[in-house]
Amino acid sequence: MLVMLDKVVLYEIRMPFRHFFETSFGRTYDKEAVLVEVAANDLTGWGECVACEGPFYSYEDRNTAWYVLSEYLIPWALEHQTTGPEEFLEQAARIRGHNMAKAALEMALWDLNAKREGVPLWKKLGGCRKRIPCGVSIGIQDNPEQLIDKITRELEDGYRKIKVKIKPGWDLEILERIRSRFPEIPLMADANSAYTVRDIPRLRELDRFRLMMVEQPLYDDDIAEHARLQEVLETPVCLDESIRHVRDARLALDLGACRIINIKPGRVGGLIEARKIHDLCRERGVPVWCGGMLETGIGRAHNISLSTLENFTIPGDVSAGRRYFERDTVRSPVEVEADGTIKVRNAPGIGWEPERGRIDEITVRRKEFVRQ
Ligand code: OSB
Ligand code: MG
Repeated sequence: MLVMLDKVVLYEIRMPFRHFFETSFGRTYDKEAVLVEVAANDLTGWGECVACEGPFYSYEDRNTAWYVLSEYLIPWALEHQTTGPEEFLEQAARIRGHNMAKAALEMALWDLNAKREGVPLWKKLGGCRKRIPCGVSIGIQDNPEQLIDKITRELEDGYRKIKVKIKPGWDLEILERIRSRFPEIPLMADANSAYTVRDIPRLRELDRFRLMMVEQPLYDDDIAEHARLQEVLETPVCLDESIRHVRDARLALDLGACRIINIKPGRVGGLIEARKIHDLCRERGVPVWCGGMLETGIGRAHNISLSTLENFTIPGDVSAGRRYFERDTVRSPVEVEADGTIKVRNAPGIGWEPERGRIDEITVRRKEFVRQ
């Protein structure tokens, strides 16, 4: 069936988090992001750009994403009537990097195509899981007691993996306290590149906490140094920031830089590339899990769809929407059941319906692009 891409709308949104979220690169109080809506033949597809309020997790932020989408990606898609995600990526390849901007539109096109075919996105991607096992990512707190309280509550809610953020000064002592209170829970730590090779002796101390893994301890743009670290560390290294595409993933596995990979569709330029990394890891017997970027319901729904693929065997960072927002961007926010799983939905597309009234309320900038 011929589909006409009639319109693409960008929404820059801002809404408060229920609690601030702090990583080694800083503290954030508000969700600031760009949503992408594509409209074709009375159907709409949605994507959420994971670029943050500033260039701290990576060089991209909401402004660079807005710029790349509005100056290049959207005009190209409208001009060439690009509705297929594969075809879109071929066009987008002309732009170096800017994966988060690319992913936002690619994922909106996936949603659109799934809706057009009347199938859930997870099925279209080749997923097989009916339930997604969930973990939580808990930021740096004002004091250790608050962190212990939070962990207690998340465990009561059924979550199957606790990830805490670490940085020099909030690491060994904190993990010591967690382990003395919860000796057996599935626990991991994410450093968001807060350490350097000079810290390798300190990082080796992590081995005594029996962590599931340590995520991105070293430089965001370096794979070789992680291989040097993994060689002397018993704890598995998991890479997040360093993996931008399947070629990075292959290099990392070839060098022994990690034993686990965190896949975020936004970071790698969309669902096609995310699936390639998944497939490579499956062939190599390396487990993966789906990371999160504090998404609203739209991005969360995409992450859930991806997480249904076979090799997503480790509980991810995909958790309930109400952990982050009083009111979400979707009609009935993502919920996690008492057994720590999210039930996958069978509605066509991403399965969670954007709530336009709410999106309008939190929109601080909007731009419409129409077919000429
Ligand atoms: O490194 O995984 C990360 C949030 C913002 C930026 C980077 C990261 C994170 C998280 C939170 O860990 C995951 C989530 O709950 O969405
Ligand atoms: Mg991370």
